[in-house]
Amino acid sequence: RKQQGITLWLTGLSASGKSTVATALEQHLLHLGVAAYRLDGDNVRFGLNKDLGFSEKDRNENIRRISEVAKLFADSSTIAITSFISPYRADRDLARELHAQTTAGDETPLPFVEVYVDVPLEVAEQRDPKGLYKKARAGEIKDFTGISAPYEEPLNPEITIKTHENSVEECVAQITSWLTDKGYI
Ligand code: GGZ
Repeated sequence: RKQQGITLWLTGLSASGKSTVATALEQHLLHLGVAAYRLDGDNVRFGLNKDLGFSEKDRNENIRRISEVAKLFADSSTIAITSFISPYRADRDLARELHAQTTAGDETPLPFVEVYVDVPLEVAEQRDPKGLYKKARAGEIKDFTGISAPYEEPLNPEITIKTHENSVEECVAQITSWLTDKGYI
């Protein structure tokens, strides 16, 4: 049976664990023989989206372009794993809508799965691996998500993972179990 392409859309605060879980999940899927590709700041914000910053308008455009690229990967029967803060509900809803829109000659919409990486701001700020929260508190970084820019929590995510309560392996297992239950892998 041909692999069904889907987009797994991780959303959460800076230092919530998105990249760590996305990387482990990608590895796990590849080991299972499932084509998976991770889109994150390192391969998108320094390339395709290097003209964009962190204003609301730039984040809107960042997420719109990433949505379209994820959709292309999903259309190629790959599991696209995106790992961006994507703080605005409207942007994530647009990403979902784009996946629902069928392309000419293609009957089936591409599944879009929102994965909320839910950790309290206190936990993310305590981790602060790059010292960005500290800088944001000091006013050295403006429009920082959770401090001086909003994060709008998902209202109906398909999956919620908590990296402060579960190990990376447990979070990966939670996502893969969900995918298995739905028949996606
Ligand atoms: C939030 C920022 C900011 C501001 C730089 N606000 O933890 P990181 O460092 O490695 O990941 C964060 C990343 C966020 O980029 P995204 O493309 O995921 O954001 S969005 O989806 O909102 O477009 C953080 C770093 O960039 N960073 N400035 N002001 N995060």
